[in-house]
Amino acid sequence: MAVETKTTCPYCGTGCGVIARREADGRVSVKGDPDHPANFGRLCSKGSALGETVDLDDRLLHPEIGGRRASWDDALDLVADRFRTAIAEHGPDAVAFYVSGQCLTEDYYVANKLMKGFIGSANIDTNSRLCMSSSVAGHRRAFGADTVPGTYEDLELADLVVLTGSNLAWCHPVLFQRLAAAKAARPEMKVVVIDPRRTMTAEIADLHLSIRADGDVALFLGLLRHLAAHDALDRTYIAAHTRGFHAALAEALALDDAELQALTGLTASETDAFFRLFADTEKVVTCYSQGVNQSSAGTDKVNAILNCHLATGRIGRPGMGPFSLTGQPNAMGGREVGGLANMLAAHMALENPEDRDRVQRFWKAPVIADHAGLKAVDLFRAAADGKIKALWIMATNPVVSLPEADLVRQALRTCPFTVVSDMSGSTDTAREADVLLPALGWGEKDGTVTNSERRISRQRAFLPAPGEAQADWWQIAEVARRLGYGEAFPYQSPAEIFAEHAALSAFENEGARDFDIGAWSRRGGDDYQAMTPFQWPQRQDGSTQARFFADGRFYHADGKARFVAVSPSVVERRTADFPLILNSGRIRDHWHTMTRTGKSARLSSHIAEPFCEIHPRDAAALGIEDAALVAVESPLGRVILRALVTPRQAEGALFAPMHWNDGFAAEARIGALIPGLTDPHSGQPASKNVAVRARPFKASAYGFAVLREKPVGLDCAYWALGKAEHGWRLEFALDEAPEDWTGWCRDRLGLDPACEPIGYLDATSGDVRLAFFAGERLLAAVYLAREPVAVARSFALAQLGLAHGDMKTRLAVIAGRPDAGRADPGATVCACLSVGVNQITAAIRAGADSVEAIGACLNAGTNCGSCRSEIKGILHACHAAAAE
Ligand SMILES: Nc1nc2c(c(=O)[nH]1)N[C@H]1C(S)=C(S)[C@@H](COP(=O)(O)OP(=O)(O)OC[C@H]3O[C@@H](n4cnc5c(=O)[nH]c(N)nc54)[C@H](O)[C@@H]3O)O[C@H]1N2
Ligand SMILES: Nc1nc2c(c(=O)[nH]1)N[C@H]1C(S)=C(S)[C@@H](COP(=O)(O)OP(=O)(O)OC[C@H]3O[C@@H](n4cnc5c(=O)[nH]c(N)nc54)[C@H](O)[C@@H]3O)O[C@H]1N2
Ligand code: SF4
Ligand SMILES: [Mo]
Repeated sequence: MAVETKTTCPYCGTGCGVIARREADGRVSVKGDPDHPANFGRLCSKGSALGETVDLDDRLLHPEIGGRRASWDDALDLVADRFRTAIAEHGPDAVAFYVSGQCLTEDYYVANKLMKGFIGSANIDTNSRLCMSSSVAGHRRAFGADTVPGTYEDLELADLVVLTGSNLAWCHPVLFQRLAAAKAARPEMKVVVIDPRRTMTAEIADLHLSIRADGDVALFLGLLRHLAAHDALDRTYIAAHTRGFHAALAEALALDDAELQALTGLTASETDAFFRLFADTEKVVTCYSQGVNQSSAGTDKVNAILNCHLATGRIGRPGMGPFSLTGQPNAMGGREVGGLANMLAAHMALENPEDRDRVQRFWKAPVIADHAGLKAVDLFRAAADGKIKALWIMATNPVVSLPEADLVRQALRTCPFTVVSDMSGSTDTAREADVLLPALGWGEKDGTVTNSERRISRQRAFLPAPGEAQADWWQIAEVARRLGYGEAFPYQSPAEIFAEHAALSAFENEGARDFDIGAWSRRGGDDYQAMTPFQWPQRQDGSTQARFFADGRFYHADGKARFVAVSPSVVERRTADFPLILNSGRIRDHWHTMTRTGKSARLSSHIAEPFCEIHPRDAAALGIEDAALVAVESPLGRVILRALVTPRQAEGALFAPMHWNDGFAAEARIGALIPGLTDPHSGQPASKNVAVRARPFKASAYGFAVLREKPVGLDCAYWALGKAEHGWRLEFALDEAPEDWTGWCRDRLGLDPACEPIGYLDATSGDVRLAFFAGERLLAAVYLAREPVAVARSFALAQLGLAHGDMKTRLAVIAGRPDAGRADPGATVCACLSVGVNQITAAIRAGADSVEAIGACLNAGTNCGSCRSEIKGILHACHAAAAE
């Protein structure tokens, strides 16, 4: 019998409710939960494809020590033993945990408690350092606490939504859909997008400002100056509830027009248009994400934004406020438990002796960390220097995602003892571990997550635990027990941990701390099981609060907010040798290092290769052609990517996705190029503004292959592998074309030597086409040329799913295009309903003249809607082409 379970999507911080349905035969399908207040039933392409990612391919199913299967007891004994010895010999700061915003709150709470209260070090940091820490630091400077004042509804109620450093359409697609729907219903609502690139998000913008990298502080200082000059300040609010306004304004007044334009790269008419909109609209929400946080001035950017909202008193009221968009499903939960190396727990401060005493008493802890631990970049540098003797990494893949990624790999090799808890044993990080611990993943584990609007939701298990995998909290509690702290880690279930976490949030609080979920401290397992999504605070007396700060009450000791006097300098990173800026980020259908989305053929079909966006003028100057390969180098390393020449990219800058890694491509770990430069306040790395150079990467042969089996140990100058519906797709390039192509295919692509291909080799043109069959089944088709191969990818991929009984269809495989009468759908645009670009252009030619009309005839864009901006782009392109 099929069973339906209400749970929460494990991807972005939107935190959508999901109904997972498990059929009697084990198949899993998902749909949006209509009752969840984050998404009201909507899901994006990634959420809709969750059912395709829960298989056990590539799963780590048993503990391993030194690459060999081990029992849990042996593995946990060893972990406890090595941590105990390292602490005894070198002190508590010689060990560290590196955890993740993808841990559930319960996992996170237990890890933080063990490190800060029992081991007695604050050397627990998290990948949220790379993600949210500038927002945390900015909030704490301004508000005295890490508070997100508003709710998602504010984006719908606002008359102006400013999105800066956020590609909402691809990174928070359901929230974007809510915004787009609100704007469609109230066309007078305005959207401003501030991003060096013209992203898909900019498609709904009334104004797109292609800002110079890191120009945000200057832009928001310019805004503050404009607000002051045009009498748009709320002087009553400033006087009653804030401090430091004059110093902040002085910085703004010191900035003249010429500097403003130089620092932002924007014209006076562009900045004025934005300033006027902001000044004239009361209901403004300013959303920001990694284009703001991931910067050497990230914290200052955050405060420059907060300053403008405080100065206008537009905070915490319906449709008004600054809004930090969180990335990971539990970025917020991690902040609540204090998982960063400079935080304590339950929004209490590590630097505050009273808070330390309070937490220590609550935990009945033998010690309490009394100084901040190492932040992520410094943590791995310390490991590379041999100062960290035992390191436990959980739910994150730093060999891909941290800056100085090659140094990080080296650090893991230098560190005498590294433990990795993951669902996969083959990530770039897991491959460096001494001990691998198999973790339960989404659908198998139970706990809570908090989304960007402070809403706590349950993730619920609906699948059996695979192999011997165990929850992260269990792993930590077992090690704590072995270290002699069993009494403080007696947990049998996540419900018990959540109740303790809730009790700590209310402990001696009396309204002094924003984070308070005391109502949950006395509830038992049944209530936890039945929990419906709720926003914090939810205090013991039952009181709650949808928004913060409209009343002007902040969390600094004097109850007032602080303006921060930020200065606008933009550091020019480019040099004569490295004359381009590399910006990096996300694509619509992949999640981080692809350990989960890489399993879905649908999600892998939207963008199938690591790419590099480059402006047409830069491309022309460098001799880089569209779809050719390009080598991008920084002083630290090199990657090879597919060039995507587009005017959406700003001149002088490149953009590359952060997702590809050694499991999916030859050389595409962007982190390997990024220096470990961090924001001085938050320690967050500056991943979006890196000096690089680019040049064409010439190979002597280029290939495309469709393969039934995944090839292992690929060894070519360039390759990129992607999951396809009936196998795998492979793009590759070789420095030297082999004499014997058939032999090369057999050896390198792992094909049966007995299998004779059909096809042709043209020595003059260099074209080679080979198809290997086993009976009627196509095992592999390989297309090669001296230039990037022109073959219809979607057609070739579809051949893996067809029977090839007769010569005609076999020859069509070799030709790489359909025989007359059958159309090639083209590259996937709508991943949910598998609609390709050729189908969309055909519909446009047949008269479909709007996104809605295309949806009506092809269904494209009618499920999650994340591709609607792209469909709009295709419409524009077709109309522009028709007009020429
Ligand atoms: N599809 C998908 N969605 C995701 C994720 C994913 O992996 N895939 N990850 C999730 C996570 S953890 C996070 S943190 C979020 C991130 O969500 P976003 O922050 O929206 O995503 P990014 O692509 O990292 O960067 C956003 C934009 O910042 C711009 N930018 C770069 N430099 C500057 C600058 O100096 N100023 C301004 N104003 N903009 C700049 C970039 O061009 C980019 O378009 O996404 C979450 N959602
Ligand atoms: N160049 C560049 N680098 C970046 C960024 C960027 O924009 N540009 N963005 C940064 C940001 S914002 C972020 S958030 C990071 C993300 O970077 P990472 O956190 O390194 O990326 P993920 O691929 O999400 O890694 C999660 C790992 O946890 C495993 N996992 C999943 N669920 C569980 C679980 O329940 N338990 C355990 N133990 N393991 C689990 C997955 O298999 C995977 O290996 O990347 C950062 N790096
Ligand atoms: S927007 Fe998409 S990825 Fe984000 S939580 Fe919702 S369904 Fe998941
Ligand atoms: Mo993130």
